[in-house]
Amino acid sequence: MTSTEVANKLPKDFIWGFATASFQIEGSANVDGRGKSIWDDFSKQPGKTMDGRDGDVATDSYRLWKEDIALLAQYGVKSYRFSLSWSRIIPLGGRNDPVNPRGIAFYSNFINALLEHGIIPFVTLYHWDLPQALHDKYGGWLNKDEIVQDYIRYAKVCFQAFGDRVKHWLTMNEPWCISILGYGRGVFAPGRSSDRGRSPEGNSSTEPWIVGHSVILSHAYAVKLYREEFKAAQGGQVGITLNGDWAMPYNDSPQNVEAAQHALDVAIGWFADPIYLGHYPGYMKQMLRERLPEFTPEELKVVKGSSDFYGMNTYTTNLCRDGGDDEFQGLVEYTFIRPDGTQLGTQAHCAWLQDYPQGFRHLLNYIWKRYKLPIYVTENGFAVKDEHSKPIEEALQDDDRVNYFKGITASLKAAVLEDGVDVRAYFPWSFLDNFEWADGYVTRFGVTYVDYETQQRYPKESAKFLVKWFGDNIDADDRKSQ
Ligand code: PNW
Repeated sequence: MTSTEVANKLPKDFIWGFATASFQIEGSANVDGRGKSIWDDFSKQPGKTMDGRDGDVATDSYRLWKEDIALLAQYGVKSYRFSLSWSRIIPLGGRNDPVNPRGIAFYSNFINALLEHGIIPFVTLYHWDLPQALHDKYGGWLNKDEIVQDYIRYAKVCFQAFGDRVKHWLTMNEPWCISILGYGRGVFAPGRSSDRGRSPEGNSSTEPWIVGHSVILSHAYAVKLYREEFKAAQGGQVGITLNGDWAMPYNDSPQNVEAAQHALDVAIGWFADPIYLGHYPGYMKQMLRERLPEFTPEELKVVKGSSDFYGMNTYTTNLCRDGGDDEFQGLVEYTFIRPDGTQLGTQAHCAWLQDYPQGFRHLLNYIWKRYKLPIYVTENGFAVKDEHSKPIEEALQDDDRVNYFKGITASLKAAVLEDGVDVRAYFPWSFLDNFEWADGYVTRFGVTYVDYETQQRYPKESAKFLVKWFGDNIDADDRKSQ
């Protein structure tokens, strides 16, 4: 490119596609030797999901996988992000437990079919569906010594079975959600918390931080294994994906400016600082003192630098005010109401999400400056308010989701082309409406409508928008390399 020419497209090798997770789409819970995950029984307990429904069928994608791939191909995605079900591959989960050949065969065939359609598999090893047997045996993520070994063995089985074809690995999806929602607020499996109205067991002041520590170490030792035993032959990349939303001070008071940083320290820095910078954030140590576990020097060597890229899941922006007693938000209060009483953006179906695309650009810049690694946006999306109660034809006209993606794609382009942020991939969440965890099937994040009576899939306007946008905005010929 000559100096007078200004790039106006994303680079040719920019990856885009849609994302899903095993428990949210597969169903077929008792098929082909699958063991239970912690979400199987949890989602069946009264009151745990909004509509009382579980993941037994979901979008039936274990059976309908060929149709799913045909639709992805029809959309023309470059890549598909999906997760593997640990308990399909190792039904009891543990390092000495048998591997299930039918679980391996399913994912192997799936990966082959993606590749035949020219779709790059982007694979998450762990998207929240811990084998139930490991939770029962030793408390799952609460038991660092056991879980790290069992997780590494699971990762090894996957690298061995699929690594000849899979070149993009994510170890974990959203450690903050695993720790806080599962062991702090108790709203996600395994549903532990100090709130005895909700959870028979748990300690919200200690367990989330212990779980987070185990997740970081399991990730880091799996990456060490990949780098030492697989990378030379397989040549893939491996990293972790973290959730985290932009934090904007409520106003310019110094306390609220500081509060916004505290919010980022706990939402993102808790995991990103050890993994990319080699230490927990100072603010977390100050807030938690002896409740924050420590890494041994040997562990820290493994943790620091253990992700080849920055995997980013992000949905919204929070206005941050100093105060409150919620440690999970860094003792910061979140709101979507500006000081002048107006809303930050369009409200989604879930309370925690409003549309504010400027925040996405700020977050990309913040992450790039602080962690200095290429960014893969592995989730981003919107659930239209009351979409579940609309007739299909109306639901397909998902204007609020289209507007969300219009704003986000403009921010993405500005961050890459104007700010110079190195973003390499973007995966809208989600390919399909699916089992939205504690929300059951009420909250719909799909760019494809799923009629749960018939399992028919219908592209929404947002899918059409994204397909066209990425078609128009990725460079066809790589002029940069000339
Ligand atoms: C992510 N929050 O979860 C997950 O990775 C997906 O599996 C999920 O379907 C998607 O986002 C939509 O919710 C989140 O409370 C769950 O801020 C909750 C929050 C954020 C992300």
